[in-house]
Amino acid sequence: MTEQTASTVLRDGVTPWPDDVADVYRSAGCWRDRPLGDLVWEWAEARPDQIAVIDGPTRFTYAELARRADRAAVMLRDRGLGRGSVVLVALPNGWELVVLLLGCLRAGVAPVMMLPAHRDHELAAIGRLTGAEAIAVPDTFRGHDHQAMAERVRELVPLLREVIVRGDDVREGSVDLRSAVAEPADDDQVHERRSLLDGTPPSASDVAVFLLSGGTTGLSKVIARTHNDYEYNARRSAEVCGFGPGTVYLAALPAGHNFPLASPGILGTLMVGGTVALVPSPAPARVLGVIARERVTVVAAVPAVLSRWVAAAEGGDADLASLEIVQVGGSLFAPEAYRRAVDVLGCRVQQVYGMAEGLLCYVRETDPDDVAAVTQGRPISEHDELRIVDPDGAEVPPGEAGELLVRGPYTPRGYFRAPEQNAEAFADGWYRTGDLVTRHPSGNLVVVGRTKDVVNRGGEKVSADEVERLVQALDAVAEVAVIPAPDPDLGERVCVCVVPAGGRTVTLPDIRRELTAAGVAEYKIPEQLLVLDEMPQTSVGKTDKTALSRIVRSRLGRV
Ligand code: OOB
Repeated sequence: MTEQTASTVLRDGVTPWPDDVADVYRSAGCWRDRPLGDLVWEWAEARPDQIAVIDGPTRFTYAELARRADRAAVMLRDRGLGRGSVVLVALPNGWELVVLLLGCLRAGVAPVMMLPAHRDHELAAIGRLTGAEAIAVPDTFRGHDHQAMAERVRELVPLLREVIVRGDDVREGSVDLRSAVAEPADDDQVHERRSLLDGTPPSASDVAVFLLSGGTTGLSKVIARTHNDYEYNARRSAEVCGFGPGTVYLAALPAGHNFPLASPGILGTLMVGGTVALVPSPAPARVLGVIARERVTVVAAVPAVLSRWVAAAEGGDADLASLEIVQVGGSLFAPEAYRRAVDVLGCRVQQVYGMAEGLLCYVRETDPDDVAAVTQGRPISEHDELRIVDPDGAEVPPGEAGELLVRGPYTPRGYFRAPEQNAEAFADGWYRTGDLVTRHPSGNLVVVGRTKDVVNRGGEKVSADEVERLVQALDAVAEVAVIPAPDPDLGERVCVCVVPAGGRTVTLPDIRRELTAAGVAEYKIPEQLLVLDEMPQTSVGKTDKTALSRIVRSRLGRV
C-alpha cells in the first residue's frame, strides 16, 4: 500500500466536518492547520533544556524527547509505516508511551489508544477494524505475557505485521522499542530530522489519534481525532485549566483515555512547556510518593481512584503541599466525596465531564465552591453547541433533565467506519451523548443519569451489548441481559442476568472462565450473576432492564 492510498483509505472511514463549518473553526482560531508532529520540535526549540518527561529515575528534556520521538518516527518509517498507517498502542504509562505517541505524530502514523487491560478479543477486533499494521505492547505487565498475546493477535489481524515491544525480554522478530529510540553516541539528528521530511507530510485534517468509545453496541467504536481538532482539544483545555511551564502533571490514569491524554493531560502539559510525570498504575502509595518527590501540581483521577488516594492521604503523612488541582471525572462524583477530597487534600478539586467523542466541560477556578461541589463544569469552547432534549428530540424547559446533544470544533461527526452506529448516535452532525443532564443556574452542566446501555465501572465503560453477545454464545445460556449493579467502591459493576437453557445450570465462575478464555478484558467480565426463570419484559416485548435493576438491587447482597 503506498502512503497516498493508505491515507485515502483512512479518510474513507472518517465523517468530515462540513466545509462551511470547518471555515468557521479555522477563522475563529480553533483549527490552526498545524499537524501535532510539527509542534514537537516547536516545543523543543522553545525550551530545549526544560524537563518534559519523568518516569521513575528517567528524565528527558524537551530536546531529548523530540530527538527520541524522531527516532521512533524513523523506526516506523523503516518498517514501512507512514502517513495513513495505523498502530495499536497498548502500553502502560511510561516514557516509552510518550515517545512512541509523539513518534507516530511525527511520522503521520495514527496510534489507536488501547489499554494494557485489553486482551486478544479487543485488540483483534480493533486491529481489524482500523487496518492496524503494527502493535506496541509491554513484554509482560501485571503477570500477563503481552508479547505472546501480540503474536497471537498478529495472526488474527490480516494487515498486522510488526510487533513492537517495550521491555528487557524482546523476542527475535519483534522491534525492541527502547533500543530503537535510544540516542546514539554520535547522534546525527540533523540527518534524522531531514529524513523525516521524505514522503508525504501529515496534513492537519488527517487522523492524529484513534480513541476508543465507551461503546453502547457490539463492537467497540473507534473515534478518529484529527490533528486540528485534537490540538485544539488539548490547547484549549490547558488554557481553561491554567496550565503553564510550572505545571507538573502526573499521568496516573491509563494514558489511552482522553482524560489523561489531552484533557489537558499529557499533550496539554507538553504544549505549554510543563513537565509530565508518569506512573504505570494509580496505586495510592506510588502516586502519593511521586506527588511529594516530583512536586506534582496537577493530577487527574476517576472518582473510584480518587477515593483511594483520599483514604491513603488521610491516614498517612504524604507531603501534598505542591498539589494545586486534583481533577476528577469519568463517572458521577458525589458532593460528599468532593467535600472530603477538598478537606483531606487541601487543594482545588476540579470536576471534569468529558468523552472520547469530544466535548469537554471543566468547572472553572472562578466558580464558587457550592457550584464546584455539585456541577460537572461547562464546555471549553464558545463554538461548542449544546442541546438538552426529551426522547422526541424537543428541547426541554430550562432546569429539566434531558439527553445532551453536542456538536463543535473537537467533536467529530461520526465514528470511524461505523455507518450503522452513526445512524443512531449522530443526527445532523449532533452527537447524542446518551447522558442525561440538567443546566445548573450557574450555567454549568449537572450529569444526572444516562440513556445509554453501558456499565460505568469506576470510569471504565463497558458496553452491555458487547458482554451480552459474549455470554449469549455460551451453550448453557438461553437469555441474557447485562446491567449495572451498584458498588460502593467502583460506583457500578457488571452484573449479568441469565435464563439458563433447559435443564442447564449457570454459575458465575463458569461465565468468568469462558470469557477469560475468549480473551476478554478483565474489567468487562461479569462480577455478579442473577439467575432467573424468565426475563422481565416491557409491553413491547423487550428485556425490561429497569425491572431487572430493581430485582438486582433487592436481591444482590443476598445472592
Ligand atoms: C471520559 O471519557 P469516556 O469516553 O471514557 O466516557 C464518557 C462518558 C460520558 O458520556 C459520561 O457518561 C461519563 O463518561 N462521564 C461522566 C463524567 N465524565 C464522564 N459522568 C458523570 N460525571 C462526570 N464528570 O470519561 C472523560 C474524557 C475526558 C475527560 C474526562 C472524562
